[in-house]
Parts: sequence; C-alpha cells; structure tokens
Amino acid sequence: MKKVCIIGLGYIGLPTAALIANKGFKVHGVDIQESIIKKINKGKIHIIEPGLDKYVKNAVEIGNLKAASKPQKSDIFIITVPTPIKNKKPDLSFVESAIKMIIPYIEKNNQIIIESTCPVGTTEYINEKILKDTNLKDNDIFLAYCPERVLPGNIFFELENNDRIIGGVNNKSTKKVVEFYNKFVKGKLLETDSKTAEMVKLTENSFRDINIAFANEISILCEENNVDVWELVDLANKHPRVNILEPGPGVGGHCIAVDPWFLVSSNNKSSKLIRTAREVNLNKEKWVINKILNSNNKTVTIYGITFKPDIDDIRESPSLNIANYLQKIKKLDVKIVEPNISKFQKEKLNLDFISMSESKKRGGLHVILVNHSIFKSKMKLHLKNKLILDFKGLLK
Ligand code: SAJ
Repeated sequence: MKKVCIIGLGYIGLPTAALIANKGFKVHGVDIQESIIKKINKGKIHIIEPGLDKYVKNAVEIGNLKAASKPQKSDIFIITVPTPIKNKKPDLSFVESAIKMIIPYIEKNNQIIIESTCPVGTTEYINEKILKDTNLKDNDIFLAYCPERVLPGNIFFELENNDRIIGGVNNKSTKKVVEFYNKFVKGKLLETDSKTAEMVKLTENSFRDINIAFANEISILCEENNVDVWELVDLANKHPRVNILEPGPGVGGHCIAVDPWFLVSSNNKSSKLIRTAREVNLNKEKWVINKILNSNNKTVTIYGITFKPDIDDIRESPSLNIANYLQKIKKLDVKIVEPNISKFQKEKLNLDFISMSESKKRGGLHVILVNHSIFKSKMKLHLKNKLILDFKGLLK
C-alpha cells in the first residue's frame, strides 16, 4: 500500500490521516508540537471531533498511523498546516516551512498535495520552489491543490462524501491526484487548474461570510424598526428564491472570518463587497457589546463562548471576545455557562465559569450568544422572569 506523509496534524490533517490509515494507507504524520506527537502515538487525540478518537485509536493499533517531528520518504505528501492572517494579510510561513521540511525527501514520481487555504498562485510558486531546490525536472513530480471543505463537527462524513476540487499545476498532476482521492472519497472529484482551485476555496468562504453579513445587517435594521428578526427571516425564507442565514454575534472560526481577507489583500479595490461583509460581521460584535452595556447591568451571565454551536472550538470566537471585553476591560461581574469546553480549556482562559444550575440563581442580565443544543430544551424555563438578551433566537 502507498505511503503517505501528512504535514500538520490539526483539525484537517489528523482526521485525514486517521481516515486514510483506516483505509489501508501507511500514514506518517508530522507535527511541530511534541505533546501532539506523543498523544497520537498512544492512540489519543488533542482535538474534539465526533468519531476522531475511534479512528485514531484503530489506525495506531493496526500500525498504519505514526506521528513524528520529521517527514520521511513517501509516495504522497499532503500539506495541512494553518494559514492564518497577520494584519489582514495571509501568513504563509507554516506552508513555507512545511515545503522546506519535505524537500529533502521528495523523489521522482511523488505526489505533493496542498490542502491548506492559500492565496491564488501559491501552488505554482511551490512548484517553482521545489524544482529550484531539488534536482527534479518539471514532469518528475505530481503537484496539485485540493482544498479541504469539511465542516467541523461533521468532518468524517464530509471527508468521504463532499465533492472535491483538484487543481494540478499540469494535467498529469491533476489526473494522478484524482486517482489518490478516488481511493477514499465517494463525492465527485472535479478537475481544474491550481489557480482556479485556490480561488474556489476562497470564494466559497467569502460567499458564506457575505451571506452571514446580510443576516447580521438585517438584524440591526430589524431592531431599529422594532421588528422581530427571527420571525422576519422565517417569513422571508418562505419565498422560493430567498434563503437568509442566521444572524448572530459575528463570525468566528479559523476559516470564514479569515479567508475573505486573502481575496481582499490581493486587490483591495476590486473586492469592496467582500471587505464590507467582513467589516459588517466584525461590527456586529461591537453592536452586541453596546447592547449589553446599554442595559446598564453590572451583573451579566453569558451562555456560550465557542465559535458556533455544539463544538469545543473557541478560535476567533465573537462570543469569547465579547465575554473577555466585558469582564476584563469593562470590569463587569461576568459569569459564563459553557458546557462544551473542557476544564483544561477553561483554566487557560482566565474567565469565570459557572454551571447551568448556578446561573439560575443569578440576577442581572442573561445573554445568549451560542445556540448549543443542550441549551435549547432547558432555556425557556431556566430564564423565566429574568432579564434576557437573546442574540441567537434560542427562545423563539
Ligand atoms: N454563522 C452565523 N450564521 C449562520 C451560519 C454561521 O452567524 O447562519 C457563524 C457561525 O456561528 C460561526 C461562523 O459563522 O461563527 C462560521 O461557521 P460555519 O458553520 O458557517 O463554518 P465553519 O467555519 O465551521 O466551516 C466553513 C465551511 N465553509 C462553508 O460553509 C463555505 C466549511 O465547509 C469549510 O471547510 C471551513 O469553513 C474551512 O475549513 O474553510
């Protein structure tokens, strides 16, 4: 069976490694964090994702998944490292160092696949870099961009069932990489060139950001007109060609709140709508803070600080920013109910957490920022006769 080396064992790399190891590939996973390597080699996991624990445990037990700090010779290399933003511009340093890491191990006929979100043209640049730093010729390797498109919380289903875009630096690369994904993806494998594939990924997440911005803007207009936004969205969505998303306290996560900046930074003038949507979503967070402050309550109980419901991920979370601001800058008496994150995660945040039952005893303002399923059944009764701000329509 083919050997696969995956660089970056995070939210995408680890599930991918575990899935294909269970399908028979020999997977060598690489990460820069020693603690992650140790955990994985014991069959344990460092992120919460339904099913991930079982996949990793089994992959390690059957000897198909090993984690290490350095790559090794392989048939296929997959890059799944993060591409964050610095000053609203893409920071490619992790991708650069991943490529530098694998260059000594690349041989003729190897496949190199980039899954990390990248600015348009990155895969072509990587191709030039590999050819420059090795003795390999243009047709010796197969290099393609294949963006990950999975939704945290539903990764294993989507890894196998989503359609994938595969854009090679040449047609031969596209075809070869399609053969690989065919071994474990049931969705369609859609062929294109690398630049189109890169831009498709950025476009998908910008599309969602713009649509959420629309919902967020409408929610502010509703408030100003004393109209219930949840009823409004529900009624408007009965139109056969209207599908408004849910408003909320802003957009979180490491993808939708980040990727639109890749397009904006490539040309600020041509990307007005995308930039404005980002600004609308960022401003929604400030608007929520002002609504809470304007209620003139020093005692505030916040429900939910993850970036979306039913996950333990707090990256770029607007609710977490709001809680931090109210407690640390405004010095309000803020307590948080968050059943979805671990004790260990809570300890690192330097915020005050309480249980659901403790929150029931509190007066002041009760603010719903995340609509976790666990809140849904209980909240109406729980908050009876309390002063409430519900930014997720949980009580509707
Ligand atoms: N949100 C709203 N209203 C909505 C939907 C979402 O306010 O109606 C907020 C959420 O609360 C959250 C943020 O948007 O804070 C993003 O959540 P999400 O569920 O829309 O998306 P992510 O970030 O979990 O995953 C996205 C997905 N992209 C698209 O749906 C176009 C996923 O398919 C990508 O693989 C992922 O980004 C990624 O890694 O790029």
